[in-house]
Amino acid sequence: VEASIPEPQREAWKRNQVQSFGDKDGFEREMVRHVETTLARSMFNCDESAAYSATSLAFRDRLITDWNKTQQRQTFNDTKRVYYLSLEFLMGRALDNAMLNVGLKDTAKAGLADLGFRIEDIISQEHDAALGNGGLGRLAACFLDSLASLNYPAWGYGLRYRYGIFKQEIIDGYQVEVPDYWLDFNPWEFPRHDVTVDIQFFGHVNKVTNDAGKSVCIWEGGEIVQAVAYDVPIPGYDTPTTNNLRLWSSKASGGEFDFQKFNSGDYESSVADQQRAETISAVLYPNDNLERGKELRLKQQYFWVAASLYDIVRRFKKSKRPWTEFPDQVAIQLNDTHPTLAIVELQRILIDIEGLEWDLAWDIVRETFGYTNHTVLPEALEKWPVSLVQHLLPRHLQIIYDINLYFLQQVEKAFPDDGDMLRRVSIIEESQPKMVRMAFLAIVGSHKVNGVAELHSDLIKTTIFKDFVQIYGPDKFTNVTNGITPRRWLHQANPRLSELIASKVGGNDFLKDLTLLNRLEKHVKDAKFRREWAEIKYANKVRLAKHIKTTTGITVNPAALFDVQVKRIHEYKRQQLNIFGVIHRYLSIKAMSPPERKKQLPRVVVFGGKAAPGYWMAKQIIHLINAVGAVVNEDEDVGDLLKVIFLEDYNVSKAEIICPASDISQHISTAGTEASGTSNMKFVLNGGLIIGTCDGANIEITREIGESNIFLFGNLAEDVEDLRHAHTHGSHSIDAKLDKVFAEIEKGTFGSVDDFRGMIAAVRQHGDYYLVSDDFNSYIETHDLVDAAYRNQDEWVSKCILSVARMGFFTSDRCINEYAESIWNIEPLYTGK
Ligand code: CJB
Repeated sequence: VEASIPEPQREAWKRNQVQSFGDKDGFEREMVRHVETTLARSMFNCDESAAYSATSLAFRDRLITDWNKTQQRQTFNDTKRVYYLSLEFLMGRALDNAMLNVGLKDTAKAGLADLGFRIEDIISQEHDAALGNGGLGRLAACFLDSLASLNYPAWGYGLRYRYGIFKQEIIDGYQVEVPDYWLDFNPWEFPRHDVTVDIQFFGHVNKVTNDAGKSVCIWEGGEIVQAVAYDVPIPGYDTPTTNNLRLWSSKASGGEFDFQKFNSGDYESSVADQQRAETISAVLYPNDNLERGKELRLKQQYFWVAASLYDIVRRFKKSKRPWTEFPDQVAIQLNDTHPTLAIVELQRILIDIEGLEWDLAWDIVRETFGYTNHTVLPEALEKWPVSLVQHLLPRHLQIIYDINLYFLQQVEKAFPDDGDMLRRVSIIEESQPKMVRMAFLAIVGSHKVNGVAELHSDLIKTTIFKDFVQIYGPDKFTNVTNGITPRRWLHQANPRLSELIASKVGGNDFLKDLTLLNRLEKHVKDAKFRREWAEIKYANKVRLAKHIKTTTGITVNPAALFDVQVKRIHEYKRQQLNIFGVIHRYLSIKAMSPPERKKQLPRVVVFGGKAAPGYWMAKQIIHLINAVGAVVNEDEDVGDLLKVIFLEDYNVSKAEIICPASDISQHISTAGTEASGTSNMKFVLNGGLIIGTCDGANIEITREIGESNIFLFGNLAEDVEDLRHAHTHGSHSIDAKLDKVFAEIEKGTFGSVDDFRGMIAAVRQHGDYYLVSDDFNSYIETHDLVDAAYRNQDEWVSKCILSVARMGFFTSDRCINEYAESIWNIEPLYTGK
């Protein structure tokens, strides 16, 4: 049945078009309507949670009107779209962002006040959408904001996990994981029960001859799971463009039960089928920078990729264009190797279902895909056992073998006498068991490969993908340095600073063109401006201090230097270096005379971050931080001079409180290990300085803001390999100050030594892979420089202002424009007011 309304009846539709509210009265009307009808409550029965629900529903209605227009316009114009495939979208809260992006936050604030609510209380009712682990997922969320704000026709595709990243509780100093069931009430998604795709697993491949006498492969048998679409509107800032994030949820195909089994009395197996199907999208794997090779994870990947491609291909086919025009209409970006099967799936669709010749299909595939690499850590590079792929996706394995065969033939031609090259670059690793190297498949199947910061993009070309640069030439590899959205990370998280900046740079345009921040430079000499700046920082610190008090019970002094390290807990990010440094500081304070202590600058060291549940060492690090806090925070000799705080359950909404309140934040990964980092950008943009290694985007931040405005320390990436070699092959002596820290831990000062032996052994006995000892002295000395610099408040604030003024480069708008131009070849499409 044709779903489109015939021309003569459309007039009635147009007459009745939904009018979205634009002022306070309109908002209040919508809010009350939702309380009284959608929620079936009243003014006698409306708590903050109901007020949050109704406010969100009012804004959701508004977004969806814009969303409809945007989709219609994009379809009508038949423009090229980009599809961003990511297993993680770490969106955080939606309401505040929606109100700001559509420019109605003040309106809602006044309306809510009329109705008896404070807007902050309503905003804080929302549960974070935490469908991601860390940087990779948050980057995807920032990209969606920029794509919509810049009016690019773009969709995100992901999985609708029933459980997002676990909630972290700290009990007796240890991390405990609690499930995050976030879907109780989610006004931001639209179930599309009419948009479903059947996804096949297992089975076998039959070769048959078709009517045209051609031999074709048919994948049959196995099991079918249904993918159901849930759409999340993504509003752009100050534009009606509202893009779509489509998340797939898994369901047993053919309804709730297999009725045949059910009716024949096989209830248990019928229910088990249903549960197995729903398991696919049940939970986000909680690993950051680590792949564990679980079968269910591969199932998730194929399920999501196959549903998304079916959707994309269906949309393309409506245009009735020839297949050769597919890459003119469709760009697909692979966020890491997680969606690499999309390459194989598209090739399968084109040759097995659409009947294209291999070579033509393969040209289309490669022109369509781009691949972003986010890490060089070997433990994070995905490999799947051939036997597992064979079992789960038999036809795909055949195609992978064929892709590899043609690729290796091409390599052999170019490098005729280099047998080792063939072994090194083969998509199939000839190990026991044999493995499919997903990054190699992603490179071979894409037209561009990018890293996420300059150093990282150079490193991938000289290390893990070196051979591919030889094969394809250097132009296939490029860099797009990461960025963050200034809407959420400045305007929303730090409204007072945003307002002060706007008053100096000519209004809010800087939120759309962040380079306008450079207009701040000329105000740096204005003492009144510096004072206002410092007052805002202080107020943000007071807010964080309150949060610390309510969540931990510990009182901290907002006048102290706030020193923050919040990110996933990982040995390469070196929270252990930080806590060892804290112990060193503690010992120094203890060794001081009371008059010396009086001269010491008070510090509050804040940690936050989750450890993967199976990452034992990361959990030990959390435990040591808490154990040190328990001793230091109670020590009367120390008082305000040092407080050590571990903030439970670090997530996006907490980051919005923490980033604006930091004086100095730590980005101290072993050089060459952090691909980019993005929280470094958030902290600087909020007027905090950073201490960091020459790693990831720290290097480019330094170049932009100036060496005198950042505290760099530690060994360089180019020296890491030699140092590691020396540790294991020469004699390895530990830094003397660090040795004292270890001795203190071993004395039992922070509780049972047993818990911390592993961390010490990693440095002393196991080769100190992360160079904690090598960097310790320069780390301590640099912290002394931080103290000294902070004493001169006037100069410190000037450094902060200058840094913010020079951060324009790090907006995700700049990244998205670079991707659009150099990888996707897409143009913005403004949807009109
Ligand atoms: N990244 O968050 C993850 N997870 C991974 O599995 C691999 C990398 C991070 O991606 C961010 C966005 O590109 C980077 O800024 C960060 O350095 C990297 O660790």
